[in-house]
Amino acid sequence: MVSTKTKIGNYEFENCFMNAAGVCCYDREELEKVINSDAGSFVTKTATLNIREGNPLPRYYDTDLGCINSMGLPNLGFEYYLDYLLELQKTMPKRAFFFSLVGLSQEETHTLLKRVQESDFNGLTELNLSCPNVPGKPQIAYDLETTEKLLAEIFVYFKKPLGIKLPPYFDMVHFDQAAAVFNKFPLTFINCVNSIGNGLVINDETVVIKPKNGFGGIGGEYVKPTALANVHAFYQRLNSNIKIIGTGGVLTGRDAFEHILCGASMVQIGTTLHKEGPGAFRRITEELKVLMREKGYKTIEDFRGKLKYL
Ligand code: RRO
Repeated sequence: MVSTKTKIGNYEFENCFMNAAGVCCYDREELEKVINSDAGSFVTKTATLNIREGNPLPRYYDTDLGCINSMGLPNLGFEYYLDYLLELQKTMPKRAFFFSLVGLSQEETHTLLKRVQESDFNGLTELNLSCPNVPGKPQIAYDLETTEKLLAEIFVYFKKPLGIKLPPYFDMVHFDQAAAVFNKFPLTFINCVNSIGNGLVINDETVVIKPKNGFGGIGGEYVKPTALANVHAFYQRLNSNIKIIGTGGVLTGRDAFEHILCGASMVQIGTTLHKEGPGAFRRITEELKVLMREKGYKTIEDFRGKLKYL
């Protein structure tokens, strides 16, 4: 018997796969599809305090090797997702879900997290420090001074399990500096990586999405080596009680296997879920199990983080 069960903090999940924030998680209808699939959990679309329409269309475009998006944080507002999560706690008390959120200002982020703290929500919160697509708003986690100050303020009042969604880093010194900051805090997890920010896809002579003259976050096959590097760089550097969610370039069970080898405890699927629908969870889970059987691994802990070097 091969199992893809996993743990993050004190939470157990029947399967290590779930959606990546932004895909199949905008409203109850989409989230129910993830609940009713083989996924082990879901994460909501990143919520802001108020409902947002997001950027003008077209704002998402599939390519052969992945996708580009500049959605601009469209969401139904904090209360919508919190209400649904609280309802699920009653109807599915054994399952745990992730609530993604971020404010449009630091003040708004504190407002949201204080409300989560005061609420009955008993799942995991994922603070999105890496949205690349809101004009005029930088990806917060590229500014480590701001990130450290924000986390220091948050952990004064926030006592529930909290993780952060990170942008990809591209320099060894940045891995060192970022890990040194994250290790100062009682984070339950980090999630590597968000889309590679501000790429450009061109069709004939024209960009393929409207916002920001075509600039947008890149996902899919393009990003797997970057995602694996981020998962492993942080696995090597973080306190072992900070778990890692691996996101980026997961098309097959083999891709998920590589994320887990690099240290991921849970694996999120974005672009592939958007292209293939929730049936992707069963296919990729089965592919991972076949690979585990071939290699004689019974649980993901048998090989998690055990990447070999030359
Ligand atoms: O909504 C978006 O444009 C978006 C977000 Br919040 C994010 O975190 N990552 C992304 O690729 N798009």
